[in-house]
Amino acid sequence: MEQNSLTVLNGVHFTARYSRLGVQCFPMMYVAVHQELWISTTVLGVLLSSQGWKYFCSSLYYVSSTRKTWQKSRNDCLSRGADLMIIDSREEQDFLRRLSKEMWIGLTDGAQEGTWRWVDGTLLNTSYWIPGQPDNNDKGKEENCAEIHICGSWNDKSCGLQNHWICEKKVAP
Ligand SMILES: [Ca+2]
Ligand SMILES: [Ca+2]
Ligand SMILES: [Ca+2]
Repeated sequence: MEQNSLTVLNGVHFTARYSRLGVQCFPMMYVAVHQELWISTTVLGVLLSSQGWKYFCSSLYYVSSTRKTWQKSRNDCLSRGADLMIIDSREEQDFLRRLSKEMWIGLTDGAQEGTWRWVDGTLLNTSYWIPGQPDNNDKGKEENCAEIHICGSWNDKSCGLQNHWICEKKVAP
């Protein structure tokens, strides 16, 4: 049993314990509410989805219903104990694509043009750009923030534009 701390519901702190069942994306998870009441993954799923969170492959995701700039979107994620989504597997990219929504992700080349980094500071390795992107060109202005386009691949966009966003909180290592 591994343990991980999880604060996802407003004001309610969870401690999650889970063990892997062998199938990579379906860790068994039980959750203690205030260390006392234990609930199953199914109940947790209902609770989480009522708060706008989705569970996939050891992470929780929050899809916004409003639009904000990239930085304000990131601030919203941080206030939820999460951060903008980092795509680190083909499975996660496929999950993101299936949401079919234009959203900010946690990828920027704001610090150095052309050097794309995730919000945890790691360099972009595997990417899923739309052919011809990133083009760093919004009618002559720079584009330093990445979004998932409705087509399912990525585009660089001007960070000050309003967009939906997706937060990720890892609940398993
Ligand atoms: Ca991730
Ligand atoms: Ca750029
Ligand atoms: Ca672009």
